[in-house]
Amino acid sequence: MNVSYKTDQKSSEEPELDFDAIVIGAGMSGMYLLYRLRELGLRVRVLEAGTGVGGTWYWNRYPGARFDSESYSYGYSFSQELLDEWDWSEHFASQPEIERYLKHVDKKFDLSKDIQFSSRVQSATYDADNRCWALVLDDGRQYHSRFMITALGPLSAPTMPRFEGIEEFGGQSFHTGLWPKEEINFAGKRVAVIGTGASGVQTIQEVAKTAGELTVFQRRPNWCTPLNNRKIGKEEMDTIRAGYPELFQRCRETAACFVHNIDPRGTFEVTDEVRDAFWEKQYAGQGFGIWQGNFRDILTDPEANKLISDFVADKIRGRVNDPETAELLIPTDHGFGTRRVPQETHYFEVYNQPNVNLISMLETPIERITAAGIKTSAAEYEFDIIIYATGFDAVMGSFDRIDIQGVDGQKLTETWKAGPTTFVGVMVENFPNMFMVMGPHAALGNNPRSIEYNVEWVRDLIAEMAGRDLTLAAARPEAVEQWTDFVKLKAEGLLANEIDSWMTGVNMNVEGRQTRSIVRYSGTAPEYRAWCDEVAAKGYQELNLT
Ligand code: N01
Repeated sequence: MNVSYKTDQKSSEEPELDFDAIVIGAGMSGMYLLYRLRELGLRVRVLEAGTGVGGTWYWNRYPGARFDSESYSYGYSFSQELLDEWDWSEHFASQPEIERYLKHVDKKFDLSKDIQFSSRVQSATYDADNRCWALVLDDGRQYHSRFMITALGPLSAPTMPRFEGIEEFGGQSFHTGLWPKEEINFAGKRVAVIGTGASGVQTIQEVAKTAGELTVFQRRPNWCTPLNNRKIGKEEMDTIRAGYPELFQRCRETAACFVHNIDPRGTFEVTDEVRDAFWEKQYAGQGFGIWQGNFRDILTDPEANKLISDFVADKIRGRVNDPETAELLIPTDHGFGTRRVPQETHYFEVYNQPNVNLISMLETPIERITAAGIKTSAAEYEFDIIIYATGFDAVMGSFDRIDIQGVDGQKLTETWKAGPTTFVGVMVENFPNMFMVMGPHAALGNNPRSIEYNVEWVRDLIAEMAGRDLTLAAARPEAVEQWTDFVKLKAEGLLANEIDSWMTGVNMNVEGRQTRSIVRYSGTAPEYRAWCDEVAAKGYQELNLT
């Protein structure tokens, strides 16, 4: 279908529409949006702040960055040719390989010709008279487009701690989410890493290999479990390729689109021997199996959760030589799996190395950054390099960085002040013709699977509008309320939603993010898709289409 919205509705005051659709962000969501919307014959432009494609996998090029999902479950599934020609070299590919893959996708589908790099969107204002969005870049360039589709990523607004003196540090400093393209040499250097989430853990285990001295500043420890990565040979890749249809079918059926699925048994329904043997197998298994493929109640029943937490704690004790250090590395403020589980490779053994030192910020907090290094309540340390692995203003932070104004100048930041309200995580009341891919309240998990679904849903909606000659799509208030209530209902009873983390919208480094809110959809992905499918099948009655 070929559609153009350019001349249909033009009046003398109407701004010329530069594009039918502007997509913000050239990560996995934005790239696929471009591919699908271009197929409709739309004039599409992707605006990307970076100088290359990849989004998360462009910015997070820190040492040790790699997939925590199985590589072959994480690539795009839409093109058989792409599946046929791309070989993954490891079960969990590293960032350079992932970036190579996304560059390959870019080249194969000739995407970059419609991607405008070094283009950070500063504001986006809905023009009700002309049913379009006016976007302004930070260099002043302006564009008008019928549709605006955000493909910002849930973890793309890096946050720094609010320590005094950060600017005074005389050495090199980096945030993991804004890592430079040049290689950083750690050999013989005194390196500090602040933060022990998924990014910190991957960084620490890599930097420890070469740093002269590595000092880890840990606030709350996380429950890390082994990634158990390994290479993929040609024969194994052929087998994986032959199994792609079943693999993607499986990802469609599991709760969070991973290859791992919840075990239907309850923790206490099996004997101690069966349970221990199962957990031993999970601990020795790959990736998120122990988190996403565990007994059905470990993330909802405190007793079951305590038992698996004790199991993992003992594993940590068995791997760290110094008992005091081991205890510091075991979380006591939250149970296993209630925050995102970092995946590790010899992470705990790093603390047995003579060149690695662990500082608990709960015992001796950082007081300030100095010209020479870091001052805690107990001592002053000198460093050549400080790495901030301090995370992101997740989910809503990437929206907050753009001044988005809907009907009557209503600001999105105001609309979402008490937590996001959306229709299926794709639309927001009073923000017509704005669609979100991987926005708040959409199904996260093994993200590319949800990205493909979301993009196709948006593509179908736009195609429907084009077919019926419609230029405006607005979410009805009652539909937004119904979906938001459903998201809240699905959040009930999940232990993770009772814990402070980015998954509950908490970030102590950001004003206004000190209390928990329901930022994620916690139901299953099949349930999510069933809801969205029904909306489409019934002709989008939840939307005002005119
Ligand atoms: O960020 P985080 P991340 N003083 O928020 C600490 C995805 N990801 O970048 O826990 C001291 O998890 C903070 O301490 P605390 C994945 O979804 C995916 O590591 O708040 N410490 C914490 O230890 C992941 O969950 C992959 O007490 C401060 C750390 O910094 C998400 O991204 C790889 C501090 C932040 O941890 C985010 O992970 C990497 C302060 N002021 C990431 N502020 C893969 O799939 C923060 N911290 C491979």
